[in-house]
Amino acid sequence: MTLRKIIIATLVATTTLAAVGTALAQGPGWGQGRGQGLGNPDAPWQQRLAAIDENSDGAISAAEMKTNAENVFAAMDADSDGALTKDEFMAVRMGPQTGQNPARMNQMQQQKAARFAPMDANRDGKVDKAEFVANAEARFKAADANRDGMLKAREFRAHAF
Ligand SMILES: [Ca+2]
Ligand SMILES: [Ca+2]
Ligand SMILES: [Ca+2]
Repeated sequence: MTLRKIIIATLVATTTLAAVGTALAQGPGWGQGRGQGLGNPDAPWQQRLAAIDENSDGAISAAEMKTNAENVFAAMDADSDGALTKDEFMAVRMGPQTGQNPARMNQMQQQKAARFAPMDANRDGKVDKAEFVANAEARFKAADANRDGMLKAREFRAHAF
């Protein structure tokens, strides 16, 4: 093959993969619509996966999840006192921030607010690092459908990390 043909072949392959991703995105249970397909590396969940996937093997290990939880905790703990208040927790927005309508944003913030209390295992009104990491580990276990200790892209996405 000439270089030009190789480039075209690569483009075709990439486009086909993107089309498969879009088809999957439209299947039952995926339903996020345009721009969220498996073939779209810019989908918010794929960006989150890539951010957590330190060794870039396309899956999240328990260790990677823990490291990420610690980093997220540090980023949220605005006054660095080792515990998150609800205000600190709510101040950092997660998930897609663009193209959301206000009602949807509101709903997401409410869902987030509802996650705070369950994380506060000792009910002192704050979520400390151990509580935060324990929660991340519990979510990891719940999402690891085939219990191989790794979250593949599909498992990761299904649980909307
Ligand atoms: Ca990995
Ligand atoms: Ca704090
Ligand atoms: Ca607590």
